[in-house]
Amino acid sequence: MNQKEVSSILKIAENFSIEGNPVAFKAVGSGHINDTFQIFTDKLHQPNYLLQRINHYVFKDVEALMQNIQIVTEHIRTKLIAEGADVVDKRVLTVIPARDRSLYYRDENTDYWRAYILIEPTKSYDVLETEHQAKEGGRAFGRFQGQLTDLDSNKLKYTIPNFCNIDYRLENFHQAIQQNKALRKDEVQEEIEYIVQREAQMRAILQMAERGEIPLRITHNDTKFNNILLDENDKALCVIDLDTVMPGYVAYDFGDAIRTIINHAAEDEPDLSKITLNIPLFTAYTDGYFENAHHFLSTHEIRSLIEGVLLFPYMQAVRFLTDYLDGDIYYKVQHKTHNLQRTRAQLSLAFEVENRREELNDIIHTMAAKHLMDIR
Ligand code: ADP
Ligand code: GN1
Ligand code: MG
Repeated sequence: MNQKEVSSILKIAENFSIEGNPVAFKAVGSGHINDTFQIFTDKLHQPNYLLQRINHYVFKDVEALMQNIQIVTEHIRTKLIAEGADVVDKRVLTVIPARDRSLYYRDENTDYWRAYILIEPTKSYDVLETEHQAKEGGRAFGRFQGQLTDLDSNKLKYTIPNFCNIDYRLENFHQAIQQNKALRKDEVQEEIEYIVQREAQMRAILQMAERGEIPLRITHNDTKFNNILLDENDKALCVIDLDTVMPGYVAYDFGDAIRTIINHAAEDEPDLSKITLNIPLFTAYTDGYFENAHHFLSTHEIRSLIEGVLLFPYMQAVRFLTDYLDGDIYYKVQHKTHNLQRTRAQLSLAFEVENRREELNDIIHTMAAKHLMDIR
């Protein structure tokens, strides 16, 4: 970041309805899409803020995006207040409007920005370590889905249409192969073959939906573990990164969360021998999830969860490889082969979960039974 950009971050923060004057900032987070900054003000005992540059290439309709987030956070806030929850502002994101009351601010470079209350002290983990963290993660996403079961989905726009639709992702993938924009096709033949061989079996969730077995609910659709804020005692406080909250299937959220939780290694681990399954963390997450989700999940939805576990490392690999073939236009990358490295790591994970499908499914069923769910 150059000096001009540094001074401009604080200036941008001034355009939001914040208390006090912004005096310092720090870039944070390891997200692949937005740019995130903590903003500190000169007002003691008032909140600090979280400023984000919204990736406008990814989110084409920022107005609709921010409306969705406002609707979702207000729905959750109303529930928390009705329940008598403590520290409500730490349990749900609070959007800070711009000084003109708009939910975002557009600067002179036509970049889009938004601000939230900075929830602190908190931590978010790219790779988690303890069963306690995993269980808290399951509780957090189970609670989040539960809080939204009675929100009318017609109120929400699709911020990215077909976001978790594997048919759509594979269509894009085949188009990228055909176009071969970055001239990288020849070096990824093995990966392409692996993906193509499994296309049909990855339609399991869509087939359940086509048969009318599983309902569309409002889901988060980006349930990476680092999208949960935990407090100093590793208790989950708040689900964040609400850009993709849209109608979806519960197996999507379960599968994407497990993708990051079950992996002993990082999402982009270059040493594939390190990509092994962490069964205790998987079990703990599942336990926490059912604790808060058992009251609304149907039998078919519970049966669909394993399909989400199989789908998400695969679909993520399809998305990373599509971007690699396109020349790295979607995800932030740190080096030239980063998307390929990510693809290989995710395919290794997909291979591991595929081989242990029965064992994982048994754990899901055991945990469902523990929470008195009828899955016959
Ligand atoms: P991205 O879309 O780039 O993943 P996120 O919204 O997930 O962006 O934010 C990136 C990181 O910033 C998070 O992982 C978390 O560590 C931190 N963060 C985001 N929102 C808040 C908040 N309101 N309070 C404290 N930290 C936050
Ligand atoms: C992106 O923004 P972030 O890093 O939480 C992506 C997710 C992917 C994830 C892979 C809008 O999430 O769909 O699963 O990277 N978000 C978008 O790490 O595409
Ligand atoms: Mg994130």
